[in-house]
Amino acid sequence: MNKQLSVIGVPMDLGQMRRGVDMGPSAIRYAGMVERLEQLSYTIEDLGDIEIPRPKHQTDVKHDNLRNLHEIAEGTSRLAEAVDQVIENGRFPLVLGGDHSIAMGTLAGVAKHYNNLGVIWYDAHGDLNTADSSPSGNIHGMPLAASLGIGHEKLTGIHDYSPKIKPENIVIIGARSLDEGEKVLIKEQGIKVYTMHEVDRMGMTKVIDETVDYLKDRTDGVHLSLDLDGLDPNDAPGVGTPVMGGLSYRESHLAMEMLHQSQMITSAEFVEVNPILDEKNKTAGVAVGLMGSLFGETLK
Ligand code: B3U
Ligand code: MN
Ligand code: MN
Repeated sequence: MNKQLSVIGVPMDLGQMRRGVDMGPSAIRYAGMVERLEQLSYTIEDLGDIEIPRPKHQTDVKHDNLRNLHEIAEGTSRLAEAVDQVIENGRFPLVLGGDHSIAMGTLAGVAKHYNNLGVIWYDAHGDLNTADSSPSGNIHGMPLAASLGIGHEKLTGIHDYSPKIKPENIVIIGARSLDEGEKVLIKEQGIKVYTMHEVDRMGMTKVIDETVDYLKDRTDGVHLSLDLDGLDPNDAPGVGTPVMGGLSYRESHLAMEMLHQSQMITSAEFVEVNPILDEKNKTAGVAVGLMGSLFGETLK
């Protein structure tokens, strides 16, 4: 793994309705991220936080069903530029959310550097909505669709190109709350999904083995986009849209350890940590622990 890490915080809370997720980057840093990764002999450069515009007025959700569209497009464009520059400098981008809408910016900055970027989307949700299919108008439910070039052009066109990724290079893990439109898109586009049903039947070992096998030959880099709500709310309570029956702390560590062994991951983001909804910074601590495993911590 690239031993030079660049950390970028993204205090974004405009992609959903619950305030507080903008404090995610601080909570993750406070939970000891830098020290944890330095112990694994990484060199860490913390680039601080991307400036996110404040909304001037409440967007008319009923009109376009895209809450805070312009501010999110602006903030994620800034993120895309920062991520692009990190890779340009030969370093590994580690992005801290913020709500999951930031993935549009991360992927925009990363995917430029690859012909076939793979994406592992670790999440309770598919994040494959568009303004037409979204039940909420919340853009954090849309970043994977937008990165595929599906949706409003302000979102698909971030960093001035589209699409960022191909459907056959995506693996979703942990899904248990998919909207009807998302299910249709998954079938139409042939996106590989391990729902909780498959995780329970197969076990996480087989899920990750298959994921690695699947992505190995078809991709030239793999981005991990880890939404903390992929985990069970008992293990990660500090998230805006918890869904019962999620991936456990143990399964998640196993997944990260196996991804480390695969040596496949070339960029990563950890999103949706909301310290206001958390229990004594537990979820931020879990995020930092998972980073430890992803970057090579072992038990012996
Ligand atoms: N699919 C729903 C709910 C949701 C998506 N992402 C999160 N929640 N975190 C939506 O609003 O698009
Ligand atoms: Mn998500
Ligand atoms: Mn989610």
